[in-house]
Amino acid sequence: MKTFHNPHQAMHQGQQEMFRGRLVPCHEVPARLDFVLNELQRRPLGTLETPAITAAELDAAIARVHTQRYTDFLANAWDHWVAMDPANAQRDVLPSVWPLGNQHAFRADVLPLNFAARLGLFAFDAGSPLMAGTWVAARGGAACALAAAREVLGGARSAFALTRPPGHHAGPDFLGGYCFLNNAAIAAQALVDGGESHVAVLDVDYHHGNGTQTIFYERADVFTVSVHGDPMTEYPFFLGHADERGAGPGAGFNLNLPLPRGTGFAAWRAALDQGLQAVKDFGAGALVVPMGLDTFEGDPISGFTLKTEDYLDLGEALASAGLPTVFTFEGGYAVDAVGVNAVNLLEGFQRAG
Ligand code: Q9C
Ligand code: ZN
Repeated sequence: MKTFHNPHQAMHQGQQEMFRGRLVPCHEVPARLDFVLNELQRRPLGTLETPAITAAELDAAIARVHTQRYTDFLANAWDHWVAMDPANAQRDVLPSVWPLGNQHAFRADVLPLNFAARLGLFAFDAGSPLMAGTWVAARGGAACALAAAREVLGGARSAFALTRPPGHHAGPDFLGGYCFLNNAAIAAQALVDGGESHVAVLDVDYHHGNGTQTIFYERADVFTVSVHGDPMTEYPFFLGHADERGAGPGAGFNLNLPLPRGTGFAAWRAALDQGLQAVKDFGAGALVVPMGLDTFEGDPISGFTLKTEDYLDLGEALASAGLPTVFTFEGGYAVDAVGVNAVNLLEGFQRAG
């Protein structure tokens, strides 16, 4: 399979995230991607390319899943931040005030002029710093997702969008969970726009893919499935329960498979099989896999106990769907293991073909 990697990824390099009442060094670091690239050099799966996508094509693909108000905000956030105070140029952007949801009577329809207020409108946590290069890096990642979708539309069995920042927590008009643009959603939408009437997203990251779920929640053409840590105790907490099944025309087209913290591979695999069966029953013609490696036993912020060799098996299981598949790179914070685990998954998939 071809890998499309993001040459701008390191332009997004956060210093600190809010964690348990203090600022700690970011877990989501550029080296994560370098470890995957290194492992791909050691064990090639196919050619390594940078995406060839025009700015106009990219803008159009992003606009299919994100609102204009949100992307305008992202595109201008850094300049706005520095314009408030030149000293801000030395600091990352992090939110500190939120309107919560509409049920709390705060308004989301009026765009505040105050930058901190505006940021709070679009960000759902204080763990996702934004800096000068974030927009360019996130766009470069979206281009990888689009290129991977096109590769599959062109007849390839699979393609890998190797990029950061990750994407599956980003919604139509919000960032969070280290995510800004939803690469998996952009790929899924591009597959629909390319003629696939039934596209499935099977999210295997440790964390619920809340952004992707929200983007497609009322749609019947994209079936979203997520296997993840139970939101009763695990991030992102406020979405990802089993009773969220989709709404309106999308009723029945979302499936959440939450598992308790501490779950090991056998139980995890059983949940994956349930997700795979649902993808099959849906009649998907193409699959998108937001590929998080934070299910690994050594992950510093997660709670499952998958082992390095389990990822070969996991890739093989995903191949059993028999679908053209786009992989996007999501979480995985045991940095020195993330390359081997990612390539194991992809190699397992490729071998099973
Ligand atoms: N202050 C992904 O794996 N942890 N994102 C809590 C909030 C956030 C994980 C930080 C974990 C986000 C793509
Ligand atoms: Zn994750």
